[in-house]
Amino acid sequence: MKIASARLILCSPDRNFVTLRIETDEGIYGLGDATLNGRELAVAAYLEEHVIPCLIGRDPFAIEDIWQYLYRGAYWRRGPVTMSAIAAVDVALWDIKAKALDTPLYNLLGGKSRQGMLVYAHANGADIPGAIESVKRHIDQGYLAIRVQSGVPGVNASYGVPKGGKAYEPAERGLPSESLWSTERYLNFAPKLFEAVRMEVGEDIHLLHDLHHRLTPIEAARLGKSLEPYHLFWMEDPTPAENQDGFRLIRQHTTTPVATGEVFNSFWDAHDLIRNQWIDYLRMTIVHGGGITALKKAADFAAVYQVRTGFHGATDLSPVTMAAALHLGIAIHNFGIQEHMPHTPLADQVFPHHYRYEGGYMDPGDAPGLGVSIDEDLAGQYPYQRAYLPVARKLDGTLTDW
Ligand code: EZ4
Ligand code: CO
Repeated sequence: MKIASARLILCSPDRNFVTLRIETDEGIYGLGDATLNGRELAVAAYLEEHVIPCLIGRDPFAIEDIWQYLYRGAYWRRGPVTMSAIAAVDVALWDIKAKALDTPLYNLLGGKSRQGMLVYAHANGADIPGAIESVKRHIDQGYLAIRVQSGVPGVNASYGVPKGGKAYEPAERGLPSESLWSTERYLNFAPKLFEAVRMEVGEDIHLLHDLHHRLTPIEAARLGKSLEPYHLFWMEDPTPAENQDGFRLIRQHTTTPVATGEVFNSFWDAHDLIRNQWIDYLRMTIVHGGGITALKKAADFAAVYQVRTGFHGATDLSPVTMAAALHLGIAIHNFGIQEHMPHTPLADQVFPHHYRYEGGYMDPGDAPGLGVSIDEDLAGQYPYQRAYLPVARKLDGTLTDW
């Protein structure tokens, strides 16, 4: 079998997606997600101009070799644009191989290690009563693990809380919006939020919380300590992770479990965090981390240190990435939890898929390959539109991490 052609499908069914479709000379095709929220066309150009010409004529089964060819062969390594492009190729090739062998992709990754995969939903509210109401709605839908975000008094537009009661969506068309941030107000508020939620929902539901890289290590340590009575499943992205050593300080002060890695694009971003056991969950995502080939290695390394996975699963990752995460997650032994932020009905229609949610768990389904296709006619009705993530400023106007 040979790769005969490859092309990109850009569409915006409620949000932007960049999808790579690789065709073989035997009629089997594979899909890969190449979406990098707010920088979509950079990855599209990288693939179109620099990667696709190198793929034609290659054996699609030689996944490891093609991965190394695109990684080492570029000379310029890593970075979100490069690694998202490599991931798109990698996932499409795994899809092709599993379809050619007529088996669900998880069988090529070791086979099923469990029947279902624990997922967590997103609950949010403008204030504590709103957040509690949202948590209860998700409990009614059967979720056993729920991320809780709330508006902070005295801070307009908090991370994870949508405007106008809609589902939270991390992208907005037009130029970036700006929101305000106050660490002081947040640190005083967050323990009250989780105290109130625990009082309402009891001890059994897993609660998660995303700090979205906004604290310094010592601030995150204070937060982790103050949340210990409410035994969170994890606190996510407590501090930016460029300096991996910062997590040592957090770890010295609190037993609240730590998750990080959704912005990582290489195993090396997580190397110190894992080998020093400064984190409990690795949040890297298949699309931004270099594909299934790269994430399988990162997950296996993490397993040695009892670090489990919690792959990123926001709506800016397309159903192709969700399927890839589910196939890998169901196969590896150290799966921890999967983020589940459902796509809109329109996005689900553009990407028909076999993965399912039921009663707090998901599974990838048993269709050959990834089990995801794309309705290109429907996709064509929703062309790409420029969109950005917001930016954040402190109360005095200083730009800070959103
Ligand atoms: O802000 O995916 O845990 N989930 C998150 C997401 C990220 C977006 C960025 O594109 O932090 O909501
Ligand atoms: Co996050």
